[in-house]
Amino acid sequence: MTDKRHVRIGMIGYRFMGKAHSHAYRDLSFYFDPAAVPVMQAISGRDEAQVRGAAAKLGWRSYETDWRKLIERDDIDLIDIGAPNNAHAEMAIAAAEAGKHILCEKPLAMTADEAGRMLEAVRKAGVVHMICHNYRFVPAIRYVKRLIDEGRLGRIYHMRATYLQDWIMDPQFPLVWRLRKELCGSGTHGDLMAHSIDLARYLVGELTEVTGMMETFVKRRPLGEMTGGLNAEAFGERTGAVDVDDAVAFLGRFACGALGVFEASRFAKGNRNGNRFEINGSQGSVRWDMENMNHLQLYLEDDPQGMQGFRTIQCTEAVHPYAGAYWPAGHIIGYEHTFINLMHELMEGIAGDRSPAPNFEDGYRNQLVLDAVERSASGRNWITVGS
Ligand code: SOE
Repeated sequence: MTDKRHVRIGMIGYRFMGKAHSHAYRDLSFYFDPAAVPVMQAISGRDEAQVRGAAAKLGWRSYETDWRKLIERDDIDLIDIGAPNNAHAEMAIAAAEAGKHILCEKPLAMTADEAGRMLEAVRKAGVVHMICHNYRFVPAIRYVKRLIDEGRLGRIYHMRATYLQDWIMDPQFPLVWRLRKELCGSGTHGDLMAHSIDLARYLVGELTEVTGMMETFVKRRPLGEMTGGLNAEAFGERTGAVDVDDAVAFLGRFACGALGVFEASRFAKGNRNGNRFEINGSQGSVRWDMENMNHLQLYLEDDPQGMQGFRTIQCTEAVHPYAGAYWPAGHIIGYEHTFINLMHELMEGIAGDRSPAPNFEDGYRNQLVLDAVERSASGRNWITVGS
């Protein structure tokens, strides 16, 4: 780094996550005074016209059309991997071997074996590493963690989580990279269930055994590719087979003895980004819904008789983690601010030479659960995580 205070970023990818990450790097200093400040040094993408336009629009100093150039450059301190899942391992291991810090989008890898090699590489290189499970950085989620850690919910008995979307229900939606096993590893499972598993691990603890099922509802689609966000365009008449899951569900046991019920689907019509959960404890329960991300529904057993019930808490007060960095209470924040909060922790981590959670260890443990669910779905049995 030019100095401890400045971290020069090399961003791989310029579409959905590239844009969300770029926004976070650009706006971080509006809201936080991090011990290290991101410098938007270079962004990379294969299409020169598009990445040149993205560099200008998103505020990057330069661009590359080959990600390997970012890793070779000595004016880059951190590689941010926003490419499809099949590229994560090669990029992260090369970046670690080049001594670069790393932020990698979720899921960490295509398999637990790959994730393990990535974890080994960053540990060997001694670089800072994080995985972009941005929902851990919602103020309401941090507050749930505080309530659980303070014992306000008591002993945890249940977590039930759903992550429901509906953007590929049209059979004519093209066969994009997120629907091709060779490029994504798994479909809804690695894309959405990975988030629910991360929140489960963060809030309740490790999962020890699982049993799952998966389904692919639309078996063939027109060939095509993403054009930004969750939009895509078809290449013509040719079609290809869909070889990943459209929906997945699993039951799991937590090491703490709680039971988990998990479902993720891209075929839940009307649910645009329905990342939700409910946690039940001996002293209370909590509900959260990403589509209403600043609110928590909280039930506390010790409320006076006659006044008990799920209350709505708006987590925009200064007491709610990160919320005070933005606006006065009630002015709410959004999806993009979860990335700013994550980048704040990343910068603090780099300044302190530590890898804040969620890091590659979390990504690896997440992948172990993903793999166990996939194996249990094909074998129609219970699988011990990590076996
Ligand atoms: C698409 O399903 C997607 O963009 C995921 O890839 C993200 O991780 C999630 O935050 C929103 O939906």
